[in-house]
Amino acid sequence: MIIQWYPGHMNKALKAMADDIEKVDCILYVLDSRAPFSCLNPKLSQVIGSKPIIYVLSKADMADSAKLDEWRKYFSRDNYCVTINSTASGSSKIIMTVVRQLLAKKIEKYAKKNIKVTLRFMVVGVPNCGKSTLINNLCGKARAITGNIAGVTRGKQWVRIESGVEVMDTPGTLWPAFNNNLVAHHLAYIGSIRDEVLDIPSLSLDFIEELDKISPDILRDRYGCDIEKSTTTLEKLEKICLSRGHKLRGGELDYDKGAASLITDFRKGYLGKITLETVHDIPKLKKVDRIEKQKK
Ligand SMILES: Nc1nc2c(ncn2[C@@H]2O[C@H](COP(=O)(O)OP(=O)(O)OP(=O)(O)O)[C@@H](O)[C@H]2O)c(=O)[nH]1
Ligand SMILES: [Mg+2]
Repeated sequence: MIIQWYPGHMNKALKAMADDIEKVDCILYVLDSRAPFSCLNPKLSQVIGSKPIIYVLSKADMADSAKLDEWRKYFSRDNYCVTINSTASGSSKIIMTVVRQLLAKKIEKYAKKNIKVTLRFMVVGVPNCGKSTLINNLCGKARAITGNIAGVTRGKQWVRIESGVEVMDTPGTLWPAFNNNLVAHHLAYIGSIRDEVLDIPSLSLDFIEELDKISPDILRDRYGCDIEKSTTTLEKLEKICLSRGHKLRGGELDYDKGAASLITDFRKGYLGKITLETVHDIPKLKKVDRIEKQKK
């Protein structure tokens, strides 16, 4: 299945971010802990340029902690990196500590002159990775609209976090063409691509295959059905339908509903703490694969 989604508002948003980049001191780059590498948008790198970055591995509460620790170390090699559950109140305090560490020189310079300085940063990331939720956590109140679908924030919004600290929320952005099919799939699983442009039953078959490689226990534990090694992915989807009672009027299995249940269960964390990629997968995720070749 080929996945593509680049609505017009994203291109507009990237241009608006490029216009505002000089106004900010640093970038909070939010990555979903369940697929951190796939959340790295090459278009955003162009916009960010040389601005200092703090990587925020969000949704840490839904991720595999050992894999997440590897990713934290990976992103900490050249930048600051924190892991966070933005739905837990007060959990983002660590971010302000890191921001102050990163901008210590600027803060000190202005303090010496007795000038009150305003720190400004921009929160960026793919759709649905948790940018607005993070901002609300930083403020301690709901200032930005959030929701568990891609593309909730449509335009930029400045939010005052506390005296002397302002943050800009931005719409989730992707890039015009995915040239790695696995990256596109991971973004689809985590809800960064609108379901309307996806073939969910087909996506669910690929997802079953991927989950089985991580651990065959995942499907067995959730759906209680004995999904054996020899069972095909389609048979596994059938077992998921049976276990959730997804049947059509005539008694036939409702594959659409079964597939949607599986994807929703993952997005809500009902399949357990799962991280889809490890640092060892980076070469596989960087590779330009068949989508690019088909275009030639
Ligand atoms: N469990 C958990 N859920 C989170 C976390 N951060 C965000 N969410 C949920 O993820 C969904 C998306 O969050 P948003 O903050 O709207 O994401 P966004 O990046 O602003 O999305 P767009 O505006 O569409 O780009 C919401 O349902 C949030 O409650 C987190 O750290 N842990
Ligand atoms: Mg948002």
